[in-house]
Parts: sequence; C-alpha cells; structure tokens
Amino acid sequence: MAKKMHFKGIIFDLDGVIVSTDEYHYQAWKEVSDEYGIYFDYEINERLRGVSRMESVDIIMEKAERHYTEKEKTDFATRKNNVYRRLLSGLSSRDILPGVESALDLLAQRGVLLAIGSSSKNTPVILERIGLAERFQAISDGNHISKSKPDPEVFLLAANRLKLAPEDCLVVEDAVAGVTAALRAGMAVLAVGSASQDKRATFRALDLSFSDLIKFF
Ligand code: B16
Ligand code: MG
Repeated sequence: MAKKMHFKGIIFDLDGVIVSTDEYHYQAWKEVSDEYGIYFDYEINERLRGVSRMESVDIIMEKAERHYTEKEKTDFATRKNNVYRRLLSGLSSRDILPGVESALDLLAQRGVLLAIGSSSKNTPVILERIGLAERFQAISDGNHISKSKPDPEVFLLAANRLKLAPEDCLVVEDAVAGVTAALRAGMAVLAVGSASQDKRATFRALDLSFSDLIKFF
C-alpha cells in the first residue's frame, strides 16, 4: 500500500527534535550517578531518549551494586532533576536545533496544526526558555499522561487536543521508544537523528532538513 503523504497536523517530540537538551540530561545524570557511585556513560544516556524520568532511573540502576528502595529511587530522580533544572537556566533560543524555526513558520503559513508530544515534565519551562511556547496549538507532555513512550498516550492526547484523527498526524521523533509510541497510536512517523536507522519508521531522515517537512503537507 502506498504511504500516505499528506497530513493535517504535525506532532513534534521536544528533546532531540526541537531542542538539544541531550548534553544537559547527560551532565545531570552523570553528576548524581557519580555521587551515588553508580557507573554512567554516554551509551547508557542514549538508552534514556524519550524514556520517562523514573524509567530512566531503573535503566541507570542496572549498574548499581545494591538494591535501591522506591523512596531512594525517587530521591535520586529528584536530585537529577534539580541539577537538570539548574542547567536549563542556561537554555536559550540558541539551543533550538537548526531549521526548526523556519520550518515552524512555513508549516504555520500553510495552516498545518502544530503540537508537542514529549515525555518531559520540564516541557513548559523548556518551551518558555527557548521562546517557542506560543507556536504550538497543543502541548501534550509528561505532566499530562500516566504512561510514557513507548505507550501511545502522549501522541493520542496531542492529536485529541488538535481535534485531529491519528491518521491525519505525522509525528517527528528521535527516539526508538517514540517511534514505537507513534506507530502504536496509528500515526505515521518521521524518524530522525538517533532513530533514523529504525526500519519500522514510515519515513526516515539522518539529519532533518526541516524545509523537507513541507512535502508532507
Ligand atoms: P523530564 P522527549 C524526554 O523528552 C527525554 O528524551 C528523556 O531523556 C527524558 O528522560 C524524558 O523526556 C523525561 O524528562 O525528566 O524532563 O520529565 O524526547 O520525549 O521530548
Ligand atoms: Mg526526544
């Protein structure tokens, strides 16, 4: 069957698609893991893309030398988030990934509905800091959902808030967990960056040239 090529709305993942926060996540997890004496590196950080904060703790603790209670895990996550929030205070429009702003302009001119579908509970502060908070008609993020990617909830909520059917939405994702979530939501997905080798994705691009997005609308 031919791939559907025209959509009414686009749901962007945030971290890794709109803005580069990867290094901040890495630094914050690394600082706290070092304090606890738990091994952490960039390869483990890569596995945390699109994954919720508490699920990230479980992945990091695979390297722990003892069992941690739920309370200890929550404390670990809170400490990481405090470091991460401190680092986010240095975030600005300079951290918006190349081509994003011009793509948002072009898509808006064409009347395409724009949404964010992110696992991050820090979505509001990130959008505010990079100055893009007003550009999206709908936000669906870690504060609004009970199950994070690869569950489809975050994208289904975004489509619902745009008042669009899932098949009328294209998701842009950089995480394998996010590609799974989009497909489970019944949406087409353009996989970029780290997810660009994911053969399940409807469309793939190594480096997203955002002007290419226009061909889908
Ligand atoms: P927070 P996305 C995800 O955002 C990040 O990729 C992932 O690394 C992070 O653990 C998750 O948000 C939760 O973030 O701790 O800020 O709630 O890629 O879905 O936009
Ligand atoms: Mg992401």
